[in-house]
Amino acid sequence: MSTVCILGAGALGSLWAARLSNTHTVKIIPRLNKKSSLSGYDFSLQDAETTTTYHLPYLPLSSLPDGPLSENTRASSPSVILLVFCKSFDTLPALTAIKPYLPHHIPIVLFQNGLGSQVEVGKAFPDHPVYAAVTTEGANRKTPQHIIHAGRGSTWIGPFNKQATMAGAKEACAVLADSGLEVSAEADITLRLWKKLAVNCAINPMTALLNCPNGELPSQPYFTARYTTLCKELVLIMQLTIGYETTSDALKAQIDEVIRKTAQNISSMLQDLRAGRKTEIEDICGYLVKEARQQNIACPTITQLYQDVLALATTGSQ
Ligand code: KPL
Repeated sequence: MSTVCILGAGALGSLWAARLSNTHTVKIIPRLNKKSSLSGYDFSLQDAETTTTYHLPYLPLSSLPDGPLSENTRASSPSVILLVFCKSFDTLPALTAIKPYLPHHIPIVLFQNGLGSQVEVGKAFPDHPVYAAVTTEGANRKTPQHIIHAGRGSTWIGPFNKQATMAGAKEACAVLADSGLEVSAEADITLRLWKKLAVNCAINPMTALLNCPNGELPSQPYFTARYTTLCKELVLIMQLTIGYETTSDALKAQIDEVIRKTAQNISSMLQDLRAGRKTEIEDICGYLVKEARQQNIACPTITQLYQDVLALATTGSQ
């Protein structure tokens, strides 16, 4: 049995916390700015068959030096793992806040959308084994205490910095597979992150701007008019940045499949906008614009999407 610490108990974090709590000790790390007098996090998880309620204990920051993240409990607690589900822009600040309490041997597994936050954490935590995860599990929050497991998917975990290894990725997968969700170790997690980034770049800002579910994109003239150029820009950036060779038709086929499979979904970016929350546009289009600039290439379609979503977020008109 392992101790699984969860940082960022949003919809996805709650899903994993619930599913892992049947076999492991799961503890929720409260955010520094969200001090709670409660002993734990109460919520229910609804999937296709059942709704189950959970009470998972908080790991209070004040007790962290003596808690399961502490070096001195290493012998009695050989297997501690930290899963991070914060939004991309919150990830580095949240991890930095607990860094003094985080012994170097504890693996950090990052579940963020986009790219950028993983790179920042990899640099800021060079002594920790840092892993990145890509997941297609669908979860959303109906109310603050009610999580819906909206669609089953797959999850890949791979080493993201020098301290992380494939053996470590397999160990993490063995723990996470006890959730009953599909998990596999991935040697080239960077490529998987890039492929997901490309999908998110095509779907998330478009649905945010058009205020529509994913499945409506193919019937929206604004989307169809930009789809081919957008894919061509993505293909070129991936080729120059990570040497990945693909065609815009192949990329389109992958994106079309995700649109079909998630047709009823409201993308995470549109959900954020509707709820008045900050979006992950910086780690999706913003990251791609920066990479394109470094490669001295233009990406006008991605740049326009980036600017338009930023403007939307400022005016709050969705
Ligand atoms: O990952 C997603 C998101 O909304 O962030 C997709 C795949 C677009 C599903 O909605």
